[in-house]
Formats: sequence, C-alpha cells, structure tokens
Amino acid sequence: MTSTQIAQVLDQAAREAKPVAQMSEKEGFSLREAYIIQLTSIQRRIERGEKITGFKLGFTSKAKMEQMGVHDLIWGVLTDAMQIEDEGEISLSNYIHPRAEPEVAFLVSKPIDKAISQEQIPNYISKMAVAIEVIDSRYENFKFSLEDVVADNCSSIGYCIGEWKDAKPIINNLPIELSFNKKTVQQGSTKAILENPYQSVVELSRLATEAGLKIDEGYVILAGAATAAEWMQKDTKIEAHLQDVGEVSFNVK
Ligand code: OOG
Repeated sequence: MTSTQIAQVLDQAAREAKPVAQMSEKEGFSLREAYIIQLTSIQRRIERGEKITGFKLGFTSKAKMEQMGVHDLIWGVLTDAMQIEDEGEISLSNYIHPRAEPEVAFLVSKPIDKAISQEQIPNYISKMAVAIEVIDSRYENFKFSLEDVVADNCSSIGYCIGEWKDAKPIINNLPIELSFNKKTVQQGSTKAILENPYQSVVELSRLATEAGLKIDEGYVILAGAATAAEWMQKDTKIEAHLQDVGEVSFNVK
C-alpha cells in the first residue's frame, strides 16, 4: 500500500470505530514515513472541515512506555473534533477500546517556530490546565510498534481540558490523579513527564520545527500522560485532578 492508502485505512478505522491489523511490519514503513502517513490522515480531516487545535506528546513517561512496550517520544496532531467539553458527556459506542490518561495541557500565547529551551518557555506559554486525554488505538488489541502508533496519530481521539490557569513557574513535582466514579484509579506526579512537563514543550518545539510545522498561538499542547492509561467503562464519571491547578471531568454513557 502507498502512504496515502495506509492513511486512508487508519482514517476510516477511526471514523467507523473498527480496528485494523498492525501494518508497519507488513507494509515496511519507517518512522519518517509513519509521520508522513500521520500528516496525510490529518489532511483528510482538514478536508472534512476539522481544524488543527494543537499537538500531543506521547511516551513522555516511563509508565506509558512500559505499559505499551515502546521506547521513544512521539507526537501527534489534535483537532477541534477531538475536543470533549469539561463536564460534558461522551458515548462509549463511538470508540473502539478507549483508555483515559491524566495529563497537563499548555496554551501557546506566541507562535513557536524554532526549537526553544525551558528558560524561554514563559515567552511562549501563558496558561496551563489539567486535562484528560482519550486514546483509542485503531489497531486490534491496542498492540502496535512505534511506527504503527505514529502513523495512527499516536492513538489520539479525544481531549478534555479544565479551566485555564496562569502557567506556574515550577511544575516539576505536582501530584496528579485520575479517578473513575470518585475512586482513584491512577496517581502519579508531573515529575514522571520528562522530569518536568515543560520539557515536553521543548521537545515538541524541536520536533515540530524539524518537521516544518509551526506551533501557532492558541494551540493546545498535551505534555503526555503522567501515569499508565485506564480502560474506560460505561456509566463512569472520569475525573483528573492536578494539585494547585484544578480538575476536569466528563461522563461516559
Ligand atoms: C500511544 C499514546 C501515548 C501518552 O500520553 O504517552 C500517549 C498509546 O499509548 O496508545 O498518549
């Protein structure tokens, strides 16, 4: 299959919520080609009227790398169709096998068009929030190689962001928690995210500029999960809490 055909298969799997077999080994595509497939699938979304709203980082924590057996940081694209309203509701039937992860989100206040350092972040990031990312690999049994998951836009399908707060200067050890119906199912620290979630912005600035992409003003950056992901279940209130920043939730029907 060509990159365009692979992008089409993955895009269709996402739209129909029907999983497909892993492809990278059979089709023999490299990591570089995987990002081309990812951007081709995003292009299809844009043609349908979706708008890019930001980027996500993946595998920025050991817990996630170990859970998925994958060992490199990856990035994907967010669109407006993936937004879940804070305190909103989603239907499990629109997904294949979704999982939820507690995350830190940043709001870009000035376009990032070069690789920046942690010291430069206050010039580019004004707000932060706690977030929940919903991932829903398009591959059967949520099993993939690094190339597969990149081609599949890093499993992203949804994100829910709490109230934006002024970005704090020091966020490298804030307790973060995910709960289902008020019962804690995951807890960790922002330290798990590359020792400091701001490092995710640094890494993204390098990777996006290498790929020729600008991180626009108003974009959201999801820094990556601090803990392993949890399978979502019906009739569940999913909530994340980040100390000193806030909480966010949605209901699964
Ligand atoms: C890939 C996405 C990983 C994270 O925060 O590390 C990710 C997956 O686990 O399916 O979103």
